[in-house]
Amino acid sequence: MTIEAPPSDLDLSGEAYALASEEILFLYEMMTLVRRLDERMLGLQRQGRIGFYGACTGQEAAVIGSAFALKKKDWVFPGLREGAAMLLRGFPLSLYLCQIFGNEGDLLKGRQMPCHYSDRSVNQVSWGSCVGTQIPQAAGAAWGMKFGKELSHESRESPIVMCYFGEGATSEADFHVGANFAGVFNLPVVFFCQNNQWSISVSRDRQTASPTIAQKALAYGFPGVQMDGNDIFEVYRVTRAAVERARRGNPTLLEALTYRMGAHTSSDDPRLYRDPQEAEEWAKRDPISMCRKRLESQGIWSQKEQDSLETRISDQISRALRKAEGRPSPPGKTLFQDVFAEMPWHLREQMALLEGTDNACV
Ligand SMILES: Cc1ncc(C[n+]2csc(CCOP(=O)(O)OP(=O)(O)O)c2C)c(N)n1
Repeated sequence: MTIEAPPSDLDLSGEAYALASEEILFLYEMMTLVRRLDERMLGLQRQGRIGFYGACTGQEAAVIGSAFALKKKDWVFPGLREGAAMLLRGFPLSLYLCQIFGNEGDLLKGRQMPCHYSDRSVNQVSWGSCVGTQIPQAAGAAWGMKFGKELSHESRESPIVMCYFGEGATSEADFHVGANFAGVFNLPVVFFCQNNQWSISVSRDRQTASPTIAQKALAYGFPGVQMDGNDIFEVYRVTRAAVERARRGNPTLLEALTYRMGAHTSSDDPRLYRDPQEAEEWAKRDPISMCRKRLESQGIWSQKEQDSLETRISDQISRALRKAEGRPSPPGKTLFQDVFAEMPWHLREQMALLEGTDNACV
């Protein structure tokens, strides 16, 4: 018996989600900002000014195009490479950089590794660093949203959850747990896999015997779609369809075919395990160049606009860096805070010792 995909209400018809010219320009500018930011941050890391960095170079269309399909009230459960979704959704660049420095301006108080951004103002939680853990967390949050809607008896459109991960994460038990749960309980979640072909040094072919990541959805009873993750128009169109389906209370798995053009992180050197020719081939499909070509063909972009954009972005990053870098570390006592509603005596004692007083013992 041949197993067929379940019938789905996923509407992938092209025209439904066409982008206006101003929106395309905005998305192009965001992708360029992300690329330049990555370049600057990797430079800072090499100069010893930040400890670690994970770039999304080559994957900008997948991140920016998909995040643009969300509404402000929706929640994002990212992996390592989707921090820029926060910038797209209005998070200030200088605070974003404070997170990378882990200084007193960092809303997370320096408790996370660089690039593990999060803030309530943009409904984005932090990646936990353990590959795939965000998947059951996202399913759980989506379950909560479904409950909330049912309990409130309101017809108001409820938020949905966007969960990002790499293709490597689909080999983790957490992927299967989260996908199974979402399928059984019909949860308002979009599982967005950035298939960037490499999980550090493990190639996609050694990762799974499944011909596509998208088809893994079939086992859990919901649709899976593979798309060109370097084509921002396609990413937006397909993601919008999946987001609309999530709003109707149903999950979808998306697989964005893309490529990690740089190293896994600042701690990695891909020359040790992959053929440079492969990267050269993918560079021909650089998502930013592809979008630029489209803008040029529409007559709304030229070298003049590009030059002015580059200056604007360079100034924007420099301004934000001046604001963020050099701020002191978070106060030592923050080590003890935000865990207990009432701090136990032994932590009060240690906090006082750290602050140079001993009156916490009384
Ligand atoms: C449970 C677990 N195993 C291993 C690691 C080490 N590690 C960090 S990122 C990574 C690769 C992840 O690959 P993928 O999910 O494809 O995402 P990508 O980094 O390519 O975006 C690994 C193995 C980890 N952080 N957590």
